[in-house]
This record gives sequence, C-alpha cells and structure tokens, in this order.
Amino acid sequence: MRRTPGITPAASIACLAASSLAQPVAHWRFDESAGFTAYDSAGRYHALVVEPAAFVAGGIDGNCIAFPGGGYVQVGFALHFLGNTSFSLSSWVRTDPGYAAYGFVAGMNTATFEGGYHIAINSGSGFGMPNTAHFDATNTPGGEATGTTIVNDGQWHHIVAVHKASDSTRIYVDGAPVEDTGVSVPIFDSDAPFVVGGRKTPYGWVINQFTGMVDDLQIYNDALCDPEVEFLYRNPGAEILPTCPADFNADGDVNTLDVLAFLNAWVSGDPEAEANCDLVINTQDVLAFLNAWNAGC
Ligand SMILES: [Ca+2]
Ligand SMILES: [Ca+2]
Ligand SMILES: [Ca+2]
Repeated sequence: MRRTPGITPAASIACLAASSLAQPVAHWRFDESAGFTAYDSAGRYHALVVEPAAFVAGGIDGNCIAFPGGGYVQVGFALHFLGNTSFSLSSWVRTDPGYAAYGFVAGMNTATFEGGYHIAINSGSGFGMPNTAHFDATNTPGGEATGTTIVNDGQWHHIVAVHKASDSTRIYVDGAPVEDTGVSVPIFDSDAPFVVGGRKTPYGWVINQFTGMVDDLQIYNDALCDPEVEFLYRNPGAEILPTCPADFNADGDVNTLDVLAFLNAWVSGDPEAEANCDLVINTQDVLAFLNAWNAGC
C-alpha cells in the first residue's frame, strides 16, 4: 500500500500518494510581499498584478493575493487549453461571509462570448448556484459542474476544476470525492487572457469580478484524480509531481509485488486503485493498471 499523505506545510514536496503523469505548468504562490508581479514558480507565466489587488498576509500558505473590490491578476494570452485537452486548476479561495456576487476566480473567458473555461463562485447568467463554486468549460447553462459545499463563509476553501477530455468536467471542494460532474465538450478558443479575480469584457478590457482572497493557484496539463486532489487539499503549497503508475507500491522497482499491491487495493475499494480516473472502480481499472505495468515506466 502506498503512503497516505499527511498534512505538511512544506511548499515543494513531491506527491508520493498518486500515480500521475500530470505536471504543473503554472503555480502562483502569491508569496510576494510587494510589487506588481506574481511569479510562476513552476513555469514561465509570471503575471501582472493590477491595483488595488495586492499581496497580503494570511494566505492558506504564506501570503496570498487580495482583491478588495477591485483589481485583478493578468497572465496574458496563455493557457488556452483547446479542443479535447485534459487539464486541471487547483486554487484556494476565501470570501467574506455571505458574499453573494458572481465571483470570477480564475480562467480564460470573455463575458457573453462563447469559449474558454473558468472557475466561478455563486450564480450568474444561468450558471452555477448561490453560495457554491462551479467550473464551466461549455458556455451552456446547465453544462457546468457545480459544487455542493458552501464556500462564502469567510473560510479558506480548496477548489479543484478538472477537464477530462471526452469524459467530463469535475469540481472538487475541500478534497475528494468529486462534488459534481459536468459536460465535457471540445473547448472553443476565447479572445481573453488568463485572469485571476477578473474577466475580459466584450468591449476589450479586463475588469475586476471578484472580492476576496486567492492563494496557491496551480494549473496541470492533465486531469487530476481523487488521490491527487486529496493530496493538494492536505498539503497547501505542495505540487503533484509525475510518478510511475506501474510502481504501485512506490518502492522504486516495477515487479509482481506491484500487481499484488494493486489488486489488494482494488479488492478493498482503495481510491488509489482508480487507475483510469473515470471516477468508478471496476474491472477497467485492472486493465488500465496492467497496461501501465506492462509498459513499465
Ligand atoms: Ca501563498
Ligand atoms: Ca514497486
Ligand atoms: Ca476507474
């Protein structure tokens, strides 16, 4: 059996709990204390901080970025995951209790314009539900994945949005399991930059559309699965790093002990045995694991 992740404040430990090929392509820790650049510690997407958005103390891990009724963070014309592409966003969010506005946490989307994807809070234009978070990549009301956990209670909440190509969109709030799934369709392009705390208007400029705090925003180039989401929830600031799916017992070797370990996990319904990341544990997972094991690492 694999190690169960514990709560660890370290900011850069590898994930030992999940077998994934997902890699972080961007990671904004918002740990700066001043200035107008939010540095991407995983990639090259350093972002512009537009006032009055500012770095403040009191994040879920170190400092965070605060939007006091104005400002946003703009990454530029990037991170356009288009068509049948799998990707995931992981973010920590805090708003004032009872925050009722339609809050745009992060994404690449232009108001009233079809295309792109985004995480939002509360309901607007037929999307989402009051007091909860949702992830939309369809631009069709009802196609979004809407969480069930109340998120506008003044507490930090972990929101993960997953787009698994040709399968589903998913939203997790405060760890696994998934709270809701939505429609996965090929994502149309958007003329919008990637923005945190704001959104591009149809008139061409970006405006603030969120009041609250955001911390530890990460973007992955594949779908995250339940164990990985749970790991990120329990380890604010940490990243998922690629591991070998065939080395199930994580001892550095791929051999028959891994098959035994997998089957034991599968029989007991361990979430780690959900090998093909389709949210159910069945014989397809045995097939997926054996294929990975046969391929080695
Ligand atoms: Ca931080
Ligand atoms: Ca092994
Ligand atoms: Ca499965």
